[in-house]
Parts: sequence; C-alpha cells; structure tokens
Amino acid sequence: MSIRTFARLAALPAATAAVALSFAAPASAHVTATPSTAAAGAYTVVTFSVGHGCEGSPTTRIEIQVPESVLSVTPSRHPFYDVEKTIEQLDEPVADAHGNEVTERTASIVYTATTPLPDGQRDAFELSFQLPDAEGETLSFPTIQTCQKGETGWVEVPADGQDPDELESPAPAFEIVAAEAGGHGDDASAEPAADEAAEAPEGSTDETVAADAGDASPALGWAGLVAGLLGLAAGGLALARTRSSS
Ligand SMILES: [Cu+2]
Repeated sequence: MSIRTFARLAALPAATAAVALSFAAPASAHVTATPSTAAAGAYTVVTFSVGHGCEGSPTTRIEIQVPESVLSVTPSRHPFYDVEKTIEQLDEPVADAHGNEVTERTASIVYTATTPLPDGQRDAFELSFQLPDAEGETLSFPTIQTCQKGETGWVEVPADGQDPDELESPAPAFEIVAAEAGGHGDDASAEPAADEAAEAPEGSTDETVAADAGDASPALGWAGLVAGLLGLAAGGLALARTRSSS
C-alpha cells in the first residue's frame, strides 16, 4: 500500500514534466506552412506539413483555405491524393499584377487521400502563388484535417499581441517580409509586362544593385577590358597617323 503510494508520488513529477514538454514544442507536430520565400510580391512555394493524424486516426482529407489577399494558387500534384481547387467569385473585380481584370479567386485547395496517411507519418503539400505586395501582413491558411475518426480544425488565429504558441490548434501562417532587391529583378526578366514600365524608378534601382552584386562583376570586367583594348587600339591608330603625317 505504502509502496504503491510512493510509486504514484514518484510518477507525478515525471508526468508533469512530460506535459510541460509537449506544451513547449507543439509547433513541430502541428500543420505548419513553410514558404520558399516570404518576400513581398515574390513567387513562392509554400509547403504545408501534416505531422500526425486526429488523435491516432489516419488522415483522409486536407482542406487548405487561401487568404483573401491571394488571388490564384497552383497546387503541386500529389501521388496519394486527388487535388481539387475551389473557386469563388469576387464581389468586385480587381486588377492583377499585369493589369488584367480578375473576377474570381482560389478559395481553397482540397486534397482527398486515395491512401489514408497513417498517424505517425508526416506528409507535405505544396502550393505555388505570388505573394501580395504587403510587407508585415501575416498570411493565415486555416486548414481542416479530416481523419477516418474525427477532425481537427487548424483554424485559430492569434489575437493582436498573442503568442501563436499559446493556441491549441493554430492555423498555419507566416509573415510577409520586405521585398528582395534581386528577387524583383528576377521577376522583371521573367515577365517583361507592361507594369514594369510604370515601375521604372524601382527597376533602375534594382539594376544598380545587380551591378554591384558578385555575379554581375565578371561581365563588367570583360566590358572594361574590351573598352581598354579599344582605347589602346585608338591610341595606337592616332600614334600611327601622327607618325605618317610627320
Ligand atoms: Cu500537433
């Protein structure tokens, strides 16, 4: 009797420690969103990882809701899921990055498993899209995880100033950061659209930055060498002319 009581008392701190540990590192087990880049205006691929089922039950369906400031999303295909896009009409048409009128947007992406994802194995889902030009904005993707038994809504969004780690089932989210100097230049070369002309001052700044960057300097080096050789040739020519005239 007294031994059993002692065993219970001894087990208590261990149990408390285990609980504390599970609260300390919840993020790894939740549904998380990891962008390839979070730079404002950049094209990104966001990887959503699902770390476990619903209290032990295998996952059969994942629905990712797209935040309103993102218009169009392209999901990567997935061998174990049927992938479906849900489209919704916009209340008012908006102009996209190329000045085209857009009347609808991707509201959500739904992955339906052809083979359920066992609990204890992770899976990853990729969405490709252009980030809004909104440095400092947090993009939240409320996600519904449906399992053979039960469902988890990863839909909680932290209130102002609240630590997202305090939430029991936070929506996968990330914050948009400042635009990259080189990133915009890359986009410009890939898509020489009409809107680039309107952004001429910004574009010229990017070129200045690119000229200072390491990969541009070999070309500048060659240009300098060619210019130097031309100057030398011109000088030689002038010298020859001077000599022949004298
Ligand atoms: Cu979790």
